[in-house]
Amino acid sequence: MDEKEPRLVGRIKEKLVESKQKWAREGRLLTGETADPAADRLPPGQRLVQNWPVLDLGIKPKVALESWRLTVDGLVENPLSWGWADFQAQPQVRSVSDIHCVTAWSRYDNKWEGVSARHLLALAEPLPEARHIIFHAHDGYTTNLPLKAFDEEGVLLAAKWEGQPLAAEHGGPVRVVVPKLYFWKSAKWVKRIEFAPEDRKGFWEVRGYHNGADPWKEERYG
Ligand SMILES: Nc1nc2c(c(=O)[nH]1)N[C@H]1C(S)=C(S)[C@@H](COP(=O)(O)O)O[C@H]1N2
Ligand SMILES: [Mo]
Repeated sequence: MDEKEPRLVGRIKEKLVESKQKWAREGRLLTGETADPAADRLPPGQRLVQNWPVLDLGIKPKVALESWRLTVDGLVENPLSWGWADFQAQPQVRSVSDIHCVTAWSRYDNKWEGVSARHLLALAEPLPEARHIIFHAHDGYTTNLPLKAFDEEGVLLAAKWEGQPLAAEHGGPVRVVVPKLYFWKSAKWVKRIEFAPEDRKGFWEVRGYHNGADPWKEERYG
């Protein structure tokens, strides 16, 4: 949890979190298979859905555009602090990718629009000691990535989905999208991107989810 927002802790759906932790301990949904993303589109153990499920911890923060701010800090040459107008002034890219959630649903062909991770990296200029990223969100959620997993094609800070502003329940105004990993790595309502020298596990990672989260290797728990 983000220690700066202790008031959020008591609002989390503890039962939901408990049941997910139990799944992780029991290895629920694991098939033991691996797959080749070049040959198969659906990773092992996943099923395709047409709708878009909403998953959260029981907290759906409402973030007004006027007060929206994104901070990029830690081991970077140029820390960033963007208001909404600053975000809009960055080059906006489009990217189409598939979602794979650890709870076994996948959704194909999501059309995202926003600021690419590579653009952000070019502006912030991570220092050579920066190896890991921690995303912090408005609901107190955190998740972590190796820097090289952020520096990938298709990774973006998405503000639009299917041409429309990203709905609040899906993480609007802005969420992270990391298409190659299970969707819990894609922080909704992102407010801070921290560059760190060492790895620091996030909300689900400390509760039994795999640190790597590669759906093709079925890295659900670990
Ligand atoms: N801030 C925040 N981001 C989050 C979560 C969350 O609870 N809070 N849940 C994660 C999980 S487990 C999943 S599967 C996806 C769900 O995104 P969706 O509700 O848009 O489908 O968001 C991820 N990002
Ligand atoms: Mo998830």
